[in-house]
Amino acid sequence: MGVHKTITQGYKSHVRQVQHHWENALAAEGFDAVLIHAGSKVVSFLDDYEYPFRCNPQLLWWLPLTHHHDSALLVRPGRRPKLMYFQPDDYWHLPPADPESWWADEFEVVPVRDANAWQQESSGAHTAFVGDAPALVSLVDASRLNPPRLLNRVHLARTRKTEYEIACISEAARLGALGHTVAERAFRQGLSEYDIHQQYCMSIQLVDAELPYGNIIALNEHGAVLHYQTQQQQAPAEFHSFLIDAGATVHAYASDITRTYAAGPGDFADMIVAMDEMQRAVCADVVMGMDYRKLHLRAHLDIAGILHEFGVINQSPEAAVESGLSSVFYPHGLGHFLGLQTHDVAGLIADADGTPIPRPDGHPFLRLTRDLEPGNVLTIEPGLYFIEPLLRQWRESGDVSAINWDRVDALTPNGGIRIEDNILVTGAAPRNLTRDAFADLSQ
Ligand SMILES: [Mn+2]
Repeated sequence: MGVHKTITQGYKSHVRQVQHHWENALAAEGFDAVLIHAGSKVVSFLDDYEYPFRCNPQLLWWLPLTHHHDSALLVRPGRRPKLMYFQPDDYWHLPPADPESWWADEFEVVPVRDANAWQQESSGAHTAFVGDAPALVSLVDASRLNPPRLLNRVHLARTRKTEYEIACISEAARLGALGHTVAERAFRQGLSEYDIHQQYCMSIQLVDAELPYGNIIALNEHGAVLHYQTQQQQAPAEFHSFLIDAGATVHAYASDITRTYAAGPGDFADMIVAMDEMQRAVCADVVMGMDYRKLHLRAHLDIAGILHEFGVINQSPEAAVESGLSSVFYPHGLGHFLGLQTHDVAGLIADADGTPIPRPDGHPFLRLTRDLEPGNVLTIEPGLYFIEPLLRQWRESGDVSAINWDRVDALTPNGGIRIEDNILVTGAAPRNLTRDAFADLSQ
């Protein structure tokens, strides 16, 4: 069965489940209906240049309309959702194609030529509005615009993925793994960051704006910049390492994958192997009922153990976590929910009120604190880096003797290591969508 069929056959059931979640949320919050607006194009100041359009993820939960600005969906309990499908007469831009039956059959589709057509739908019933389009923000009463409790309910529902969503993320993982394989080959051939990036995009046939986030294509010490955002067109004189954090999208669902490679054998290559082993062990514990915070803290202990084993630090792993030394080398969270948004919603809240589930003390960047449930899709991405500003701060105000500075100096040209997989929580063993995708490619 083709990929397209695998994805589309679950769509009808997906829409039914989304409708069910919205009906519950509307009833609980006392609304009769919700109008979800795709968003409008944004033009840069004093210019006519448009920023790349990113559709409202609340609309994307219903519909694969990634490029469709100014469309809007009216959802009413017990009724087929009504899509005002914006299809302008436009000869400057290519208007959206006609609706495709695999998704359109689940909706009452009304093609509209006027971007403001949705405004006629808002009178009468007690309707909530969801989106950030300027027209929406200026016309709608604040109490009915993006009501926080309504959104929290929807966000919590979005943490448990449907079969359709899992199929989309799995296919995004397959595309990502393909791009990563091509990128590794380009690194081995000695190409620049820019050229590696181009090969990645070409291999999966996506342009930059279709990627879930800006590719991180980092050679050598650039791997220590967590969200390294440039791509040098000149290849470096010497190749030590390559860190690539790059994903793909399928119907707006993201994959988010990181791999790190050493140019040749040595301590850094051995550290990658050690990090890979510990990352796999953490992935195996992504099970129903697990408190994600425990996994994060365990990763700190494991990484401190690797730092100790390789002679980078002198403190025991327990002492290094306690003193904050492990955070000098691993200053981010273990991972996050993944879905329509790379950092997907509701990772830190307990209920419709948005009651926060606190992060552990000293770990301000953790994006997921919930107990895991079947249907959650999340990342596991431990890291170990040689970050100059954090090392300098420790040298100035920490226990200087806790770090073997010669070892740090020797390893710093490699930047850092991050290994990131996308995991589906099930009722039984976790499914590693990323490792499965790499394994399928090598068959
Ligand atoms: Mn990530």
